[in-house]
Formats: sequence, C-alpha cells, structure tokens
Amino acid sequence: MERRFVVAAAQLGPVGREEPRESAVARMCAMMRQARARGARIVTFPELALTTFFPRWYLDTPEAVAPWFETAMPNAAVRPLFELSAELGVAFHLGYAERTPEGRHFNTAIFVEAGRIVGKYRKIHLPGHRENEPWRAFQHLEKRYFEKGDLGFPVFDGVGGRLGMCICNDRRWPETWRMLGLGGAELVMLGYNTPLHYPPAPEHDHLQYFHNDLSLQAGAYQNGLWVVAAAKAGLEEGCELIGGSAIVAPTGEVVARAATVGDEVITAEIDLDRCAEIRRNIFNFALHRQPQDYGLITAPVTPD
Ligand code: ING
Repeated sequence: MERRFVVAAAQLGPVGREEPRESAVARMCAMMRQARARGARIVTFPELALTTFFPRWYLDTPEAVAPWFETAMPNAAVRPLFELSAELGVAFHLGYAERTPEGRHFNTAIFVEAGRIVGKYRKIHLPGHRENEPWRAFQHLEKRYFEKGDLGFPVFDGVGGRLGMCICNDRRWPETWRMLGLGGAELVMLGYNTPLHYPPAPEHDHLQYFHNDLSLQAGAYQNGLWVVAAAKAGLEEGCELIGGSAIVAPTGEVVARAATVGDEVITAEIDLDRCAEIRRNIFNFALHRQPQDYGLITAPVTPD
C-alpha cells in the first residue's frame, strides 16, 4: 500500500450533556465525508467523542455514571460511522468511555479499518482526582470513573504503516511517546478534551495551547513519528475546552492546525517514509539510546 497519503483530524465543537450520541455521530459522519472529499485515508476523532466530557461533574451513584459508557462497540448509535467508514474506505480513530462485560470502566480509543476494529488502547495516564473537590470551578474526576488502561501501548498494522494511539493526558508524558516509538509506531493518533482553565495552577491557563503544541511536537520529533491530534473544543456545558487540533511531522513541524473551536476538519499529506529522516539519524535508538543508564525511569513510583 502507498506510504504517502492524506490524513485528517476531525475536531469536534461542544457536545452537550443532553445531546444524543446519534447527533454527535451525525456530526462525525459529516466530517468523515469532508475528509474523504479531500482525499483522506484516515480520520482521527477526539477523546470521549460520543458524549459531553462528563468527568467535569461529581456523579455520586452508579446510575448517574452508567449512561455515559458504551457497553458494546460498535453499537446502534455508532454503527452509521462504521458503515460510512466501510463505504468510503476511510479508516478512523474514535475515543469513547468503555464499560466491559465484566463491569470495568476505561477511557478507550479504537482504530477501525474496513469496518473492523483493528486497534484498541485504554488510557494509562489518568489526570485529575478521585473525590469531589468543591473548591474547583469544575471537577476532573477521571481517576474516579476510569481504571488505568491494561493494554499497554499497542502498535499495530494499519493503512500500510505501523500505527499507535494515546489519549489526552498521555500526550504530556514522554514515556508514552517513547514506548510508541520503541514499538515502531510511524503514526500516532490521539484525541483530547483539555479545559483552558486548570484549577490547581490558574497561572498556567494562558499556556494551555502552548503546552498542547509542546507535547505533540516533542513527542513527534523525539521519536520520529507523525502525530494526528483531534480536540473536543469550545464552550461545553460552561467549560471552555481548547482547540488546537494539529497534524505534526516527524521533524516536529506543525503541518496543519485547526483555526476554530468548532467542528473542523484539518488535513495534510504525510509520507510515512519520512520517519526515517529522524529514526535513522538523530534518534537512531539502536545506535544512540543508553537504556542501562535510565533505570530511574521504570523504577516503581514512590509516594511524594
Ligand atoms: N484532560 C487534560 C489534559 O491532560 C489537564 C487534563 C488539563 C491536565 C490541563 C493538565 C492541564 O489535557 C484530559 N482529559 O486528560
């Protein structure tokens, strides 16, 4: 399969608390058509793309939490996206809240090609907190609603290359990118829901777009891989989420960027063989890495 092709990030504007999944899916189908019209072979949708970002609220009963999770994938609400993907020949990444048959809960992303799930990832770096913290303008209770992912950082074959995924906060951790790079990923897809306001350090609010770029560009450059990142953006249930969806080259250059905080498709032609410019030279892991000196990186976490 051709190693040069067009990729797309489909940024979603706000998804309201009462907005049915079918509505979010219809918006994503419209963007998949737009992406296809521009020749895209892959489209990346955001984290938790089917619903509003519910971890912003303290939900204190299982009955209040359950409606936010998918108990099957695909399911009736999402099937139109799978069918359109197969019809158009466009593969896609989708983030959603997963409840397993055993009753475990994960912040999950899948990669679908030709109507089949060929890759799955469960978020490992869960930000925020576990208990209600009323001092905050809004909560960030991912540690309450999700378990840490248990699938590692998979790298899998797709659209003629080696693909990987991560989710939102994962992008801030260099270990995420290095694991995917060591796994041979040439293209990493991710979604995010990032509030502009960060209650523990409001003096950093003005840096949220910068930190998004910094994380994506460093991850791409230091591991010689392409990055396609899609935001859920805009004023969602009173919480301003950043946009800044972007496509980043293995050199760290941003080659496409969203200009709005609404539904917006961005595209770029990428060449997977360009990863070699970095992976054969400056970040040639076999030649230059010194893992015997990095012991602290995988030492068990010691409480502060
Ligand atoms: N959201 C945010 C993120 O890591 C956050 C949480 C926001 C952390 C701002 C630090 C600063 O982008 C998710 N969903 O991880």
